[in-house]
Amino acid sequence: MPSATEQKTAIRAIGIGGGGVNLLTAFRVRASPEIECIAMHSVSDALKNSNAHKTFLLGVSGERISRASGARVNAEHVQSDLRQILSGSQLVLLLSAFGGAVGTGASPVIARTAKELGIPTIALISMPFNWDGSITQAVAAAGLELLSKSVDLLVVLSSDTAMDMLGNEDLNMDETVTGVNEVIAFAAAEALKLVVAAAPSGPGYSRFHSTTGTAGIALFSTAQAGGFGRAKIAAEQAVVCPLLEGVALAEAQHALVLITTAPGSLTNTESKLVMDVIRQAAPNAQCTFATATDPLLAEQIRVTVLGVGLKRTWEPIDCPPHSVAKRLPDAPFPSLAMQ
Ligand SMILES: Nc1nc2c(ncn2[C@@H]2O[C@H](COP(=O)(O)OP(=O)(O)OP(=O)(O)O)[C@@H](O)[C@H]2O)c(=O)[nH]1
Ligand SMILES: [Mg+2]
Repeated sequence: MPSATEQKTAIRAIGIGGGGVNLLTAFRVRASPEIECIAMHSVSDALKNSNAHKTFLLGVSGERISRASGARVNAEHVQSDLRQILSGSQLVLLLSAFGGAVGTGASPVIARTAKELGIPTIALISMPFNWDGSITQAVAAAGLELLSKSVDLLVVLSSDTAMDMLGNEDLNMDETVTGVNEVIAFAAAEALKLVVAAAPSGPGYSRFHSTTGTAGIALFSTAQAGGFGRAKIAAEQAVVCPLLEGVALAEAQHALVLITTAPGSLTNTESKLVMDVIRQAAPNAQCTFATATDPLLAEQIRVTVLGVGLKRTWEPIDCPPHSVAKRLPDAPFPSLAMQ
C-alpha cells in the first residue's frame, strides 16, 4: 500500500501492448523520476526487456492473443489486480500504439478501472502507420471510440506524421520506429507537464468533457524557435503542425498552452504574443496557459499546444472477423517486441 504522501503525489504512466511498452521505454528516459512507469502486456516475453519500474501480465496464460476482443476479456479477468495497481494514483497516463490486440483491447479496460476509482486519466495513443493497412486503422478507430468513454483527455498522434518529423528517409525500419517513439514519448512527457501545470488542482480535468460526456480527441503540437521574434515564430509553427492530420486547432473547445524557456528568459510581451497567435488559431477555445523552465533551451522558446474537444472520424469499414486474427504478430517490427 502506498503511504499517504505517495497517495497524494503518485503519477503512474502505463505502457500497454507491444508499441505501448516501447513508448513507455522511450518515455521513462525523459520523464520525471517521480513518475512510476508500469509496462503491461499479455505475453510475458514482451515484458522482459522493459525498463519500467514494474511489469504486469494482462491475463493469466501469458500467451499471445490475436484479437483486441480477446485482450479485452483477458484484462477483465485481472481487473481486481488492476484496481490494486492503480489505486492511490493522483493521475494516470496511458500509452499505447493502437491497431493490434493487446493495447487496443486492454487500454479501455484499464481506463475504465481508473475511472471507477475516480482517478483522472490521460491517454496518449499512436495510430497505426499507413503501411499497416485499413483493417488495422479500423481496429484502432474502434479502440479509440471505446477508450474515449473513460478517459478525461485522449491525445491521438499519427505515427506517420511523427515519422515525417524525423525528416530522414534513409533510416532503416528499427531506427525509424525508435525515432518515432522518441517523438511520441517527447509528446507524452510534454503533454503530461502541460496538464499538470495548467490544471494544478488535479481533478479539474473533467472540464474537458463536452456535453456528450466524452472529451473528444485532443491534438498535440509543439514548436521551438530562437532569435528575434522567437515567441511569434514558435507559436505560429505550433498552430500549423499538429502530430495528427485531419484535425484543426480552429475547432478546439479548449486550448492548453505551455511556454517553456530558460529560467528568467520569458518576457510578458512574449507570453502575450504567443497567446494572441493561439487565440487567433482557436477562436472558440477557452485558453489556458502555463509556463515552465528548462535551462537546456538556452535562448530558444518552446510552445506546446493541446487542442481539446475535437471530432475526428476514421473511415468506417467492415472488418472481416478473421482478418485481424491472421495478422502477423508484431509485424513489421519483430525486433522491437523485445525492447
Ligand atoms: N509508434 C509505434 N507503433 C508501433 C510500435 N510497435 C508496433 N506499432 C504499431 O502499433 C500497432 C499495434 O501494434 P502492437 O502495439 O505491437 O500491438 P499489441 O497491442 O501488442 O497487440 P498484438 O501485437 O496484436 O498482440 C501496429 O499498427 C504497429 O504497426 C512502436 O514501437 N511504436
Ligand atoms: Mg504486439
